[in-house]
Amino acid sequence: FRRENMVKAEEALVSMCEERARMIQDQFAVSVNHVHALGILISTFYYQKQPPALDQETFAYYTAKTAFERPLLNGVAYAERVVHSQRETFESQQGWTIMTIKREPSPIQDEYAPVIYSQETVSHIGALDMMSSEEDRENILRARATGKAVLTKPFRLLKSNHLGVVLTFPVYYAGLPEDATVEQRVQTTAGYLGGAFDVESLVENLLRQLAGSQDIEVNVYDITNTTESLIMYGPQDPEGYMPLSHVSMLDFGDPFRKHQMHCRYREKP
Ligand code: WA2
Repeated sequence: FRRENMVKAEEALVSMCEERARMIQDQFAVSVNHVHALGILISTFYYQKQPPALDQETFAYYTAKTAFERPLLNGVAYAERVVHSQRETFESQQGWTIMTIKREPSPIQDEYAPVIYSQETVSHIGALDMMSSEEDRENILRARATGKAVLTKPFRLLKSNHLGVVLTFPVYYAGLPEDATVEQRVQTTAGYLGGAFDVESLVENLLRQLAGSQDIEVNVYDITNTTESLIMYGPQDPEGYMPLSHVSMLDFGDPFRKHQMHCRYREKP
């Protein structure tokens, strides 16, 4: 009977883990899809309309009204690509100075990515040069070179200090050919649209609502670097019942990054 119970317990663990992995992956995917659409909205109404039909007030209104479409993102923002020769003109038009993430006026750089539009929930990144954040900068460079949505490794987000990852989509000026070279992509980049997945609080909320959440312990890892897996969610030093565990695959849509979910019982089943 003992052995039979263990088989049942293992089956239950596998199904709870797979359910959780599928749920997080799906909520991730719908959030990413909606940010994609928001990128097209910016390109259409800001860059392809003369005069532009988008401003901070309109962006804040639209993103607040559609926030439910991006359940795992704490907010979205748009950073414009500004090369140094345009900095003065840009700053005088905006009426503010480009700041670093440490909230100091930005020193001279080849180029900047100051946030010009932000959802109210992330208004603290307004006017900040996202290229002054190491993880954001890597995302920006990879997004514009590939033309695809990209994710950072897990890191502590600004302000909340919660563990999360940042999603970045490139926005291009009209006329970028389908088979553009990396150089053409960079030249035609208008800016970067993205947001932060607050994994620590939003994934926590999602998992807490599921049956069995008292009984199982869940970790999500970024396993991109096979010799150094990075914790993205869950306890730093898992303490659950180690003899039984299950690993579910996760696909967050950035082929450069690999993720896994590990599940186990908190106590011997
Ligand atoms: N958004 C919110 N919190 C953050 C953060 C971020 N980046 N980086 C660190 N904490 C405007 O890729 C462009 C958003 C970056 C997009």
